[in-house]
Formats: sequence, structure tokens, C-alpha cells
Amino acid sequence: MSRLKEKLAEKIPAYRERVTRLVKEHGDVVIDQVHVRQMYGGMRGLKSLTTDISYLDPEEGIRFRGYTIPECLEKMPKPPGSEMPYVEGHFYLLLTGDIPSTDDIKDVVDDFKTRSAVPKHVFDMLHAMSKDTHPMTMFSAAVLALQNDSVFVKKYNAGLSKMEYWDPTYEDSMNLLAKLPEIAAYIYRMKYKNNKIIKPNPDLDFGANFAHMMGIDHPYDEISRLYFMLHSDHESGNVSAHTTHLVGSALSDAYYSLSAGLNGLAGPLHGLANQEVLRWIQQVMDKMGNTLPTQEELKKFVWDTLKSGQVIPGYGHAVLRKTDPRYTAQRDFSIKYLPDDKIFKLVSMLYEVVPPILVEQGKAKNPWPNVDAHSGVIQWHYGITEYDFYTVMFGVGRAIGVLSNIIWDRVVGQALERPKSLTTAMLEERAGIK
Ligand code: HAX
Repeated sequence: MSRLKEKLAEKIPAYRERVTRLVKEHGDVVIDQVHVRQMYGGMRGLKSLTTDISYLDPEEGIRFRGYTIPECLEKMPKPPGSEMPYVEGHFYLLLTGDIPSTDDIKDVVDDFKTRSAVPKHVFDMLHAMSKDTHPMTMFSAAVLALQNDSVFVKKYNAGLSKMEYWDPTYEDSMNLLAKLPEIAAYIYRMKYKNNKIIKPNPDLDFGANFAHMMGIDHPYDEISRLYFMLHSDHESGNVSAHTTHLVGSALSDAYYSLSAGLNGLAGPLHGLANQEVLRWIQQVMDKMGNTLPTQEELKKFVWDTLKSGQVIPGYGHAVLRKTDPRYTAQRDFSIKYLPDDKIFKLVSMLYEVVPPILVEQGKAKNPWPNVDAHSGVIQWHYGITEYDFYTVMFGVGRAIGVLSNIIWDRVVGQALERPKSLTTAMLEERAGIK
């Protein structure tokens, strides 16, 4: 058994005991109340889900297993000579709650290598799709096309005890994660680089191998590691995480669950916002004849967008009430590696211009930038100007968190998700409306 699986198996009995006790002895403790506005308002703020993988504090931002982003960047082991931690180590942290040693990470790196071969039929299917298919559709379809290899389905059909569900879910998740960098890079090179595919390099770690298959030199390997880590998890109520959990709760395997989660990530209010940001910025640059606007000109663009009834992509958040630390981490990287990049300068100007305007408009509860306001500019700088592709990279990162979550869902036998609905007439009656 790998060190990671061994560590996971070690932690399971005590965790099961905690959850069983909590539910059995304190199952009636009230955590929250449901208001009518939440029933029509995306259940915003309703405390009704649980996860131990990450926690999102509205004022502080994300903590992965208790660690802030700067703490993760500082404490996690890094490949020799690198600034950014191993993606494999981040997965180890999310799954076990422990900071891994370099040997623990090497074990995961090696394990992924034995599972990384992508079957040919997946590539054949991608080639058969219409040329103008969105890369997120391709990515989600590729994940689904792997489903016939599900270990969970085979074991379940052979008769599997509920206590063992986590084991084949772990196997499926590992098999899937190991293949995602190659699938993502393949889609990119097939679609945008005349099908000039670059084969994986088995000597490289997750982030560096992705950079290699994309055909982009150092320090793009660093940004890949950072990017996958930053996008991995944001507790369990966001659309991609919740969808993965919801579909998984029907005992659909990791492939079905992740593919569904990716379809949610593909929405412009969620992961597609990173593509929308670059599209919006390009509109500004086009109008300005590829020169930077003045602050006044930029303010006008922002107001024009708002007045036409559209949102400013990359700003606002359903939970956060400050600048997203995932934005800050990417800004720090950009200050170091691309301080003179024209688009970075525009992104920095937006950071000054947009928040006061959103405050003045008085609608958005959070006027500050989120992760998506910054991710595109770095990709653009390193040559990935095909912004349709940005959400696929978000998806590779997000898979690390949502798959960790469904493994733990199986550990405690999280039930089939099935909340109760009421009709509008019932709510009116409850509200005393005649
Ligand atoms: N620009 C303009 N208006 C905005 C806004 C923005 N960036 N953010 C919020 N608002 C508006 C909302 O549309 C809403 O207007 P209505 O009352 O007319 O419906 C009002 O302000 C209140 O919204 P809110 O409570 O502050 O925000 P929500 O929790 O409803 O929505 C969103 C959160 C992220 C969807 C929202 O801020 C938004 O649309 N932002 C732009 C898109 C974006 O950046 N999405 C990515 C978010 C991060 C993420 O999930 N990444 O994957």
C-alpha cells in the first residue's frame, strides 16, 4: 500500500468515531435556520454542508486544512530549486491533513506515474468532436470517457461493504488525477497548436510535466504548481465542489462526479469568470488601440459595463468580503516575474478603480477581486492567449480538492443528498400572504 493510502487508512477509524458520536449524541443541535430569501437566493450563507478539507473565512479567505496560502507556500516541500510547492504534496495535505515529508511526496509522484497513461479512445473521442467545441466541454467529456475504468463500479457490482466504499473511490480519484495534466495539455495543443502534441516526461512532477506538455519554459512550471494549488478547494458550497459531492452522493463514481462538477465550473459566474476577465480586458485594449487607458477612461469602461446590466468579471464573491488571498498570491508572483507586463498593469489599475465603483453602485456585497481577476493575466504573459482554455486549468486544480472531498464523503457514508422542496403557495401561506 502507498504511504498516502496507508496514512489515510490510519486516520479513518478515529474520524468515523468522531462523526458517529456527533450525529448520534448531538444530532438535534440546531446549526442554522432557513429564510425565504435563501430559498430563492442560491441558499446563500446557509450552513448546511460539512467538509474538513478547507474552510473559507469571509474576512481572511481560504485555509487548506487549517493553513493559509502563505503558510502553505512556506511550509510545503518543493522540488529542488523551485519556489512553489509540489502539487502532489498539496493533494497529500488536503487528503490527510498532514504536511508531507519529501519522501511522502516522492511516493505520490511515483504512484501518479504508474497511473498516468491515458487510453487512446479518449484522444480519439477528442479528435472526433467538432473543432469549435469549448475546451471545457472536451475536458469534461474526456473525464467521462474514462468512466468505464471505474474501480468503484467493478467492486460495487461484485458486492462491496459500505465501510469499504472509500477504498475504490480513492483508487478512482488517483487514477483520474494522474491523467488530468496530460488530458488538459493535449486539448490545448490539439485545439490551438495544430495538433502538435508534446509527450509527457515521466521524470517531472505534476506541475512541471503540465508546463512541459504545454510547451512553455520555466518559470511556467512554477506558475502551474501555484495555479493548481490555489484553485484546488474553496470549501464545499461552491458550484463545482457541491455538484461533485451531490452527484457522488448517489454513489455515482468519481468520474461521473468530477465531470458533473466541471460542468458547473464552466459557468461564467463560477470558473469561466477567468476567461471572461481576459475577454473584457481585451475589449478595453482593443478600444484603446492596445495602449493602457487612463484611470478616467478605465472608470468609464467599468461604468459602461455596469450600466449595460453586466457584471464586472473577477470581482465580488458569494462568501468572501475582502481581496481574495488567491488573487494576492498571483499578484505577488506577477510583481516578481512580470512587473512590466501591460495587461498586469491594467489588472493593477482595475484593482484601484473597480472597488470604489462597485461600492458607489451599492449592489455587490463584496467589491474586491476574486481569484479569477488575476489568473488570466499570468497565463497570457506566458503565451496562453487562448482564454477559452483558462477554466480547464482551473478544473485540473479543482479536481484535487473535490476528489479529496468525495473520498472523505465515502469514509463516513455521507447520505444521498435530498433536501425537501416547498411550493411558492406554501411559502406565501407560511409568510401570512392571503
Ligand atoms: N459586478 C457587478 N455586479 C455585481 C458584481 C460584480 N462583479 N458582483 C455582485 N454584483 C451584483 C449581483 O449581480 C447582484 O445584483 P442583483 O441584485 O441585481 O442580482 C448584487 O450585486 C448582489 O450580489 P452579491 O450578493 O454581492 O453576490 P452573489 O453572492 O449573488 O454572487 C458572484 C457572487 C461571484 C456570482 C458575483 O459577485 C458575480 O457575479 N461576480 C462576477 C463574476 C465572477 O467573478 N465570478 C467568479 C467568482 C469566484 C468563483 O467562483 N470563481 O470560480
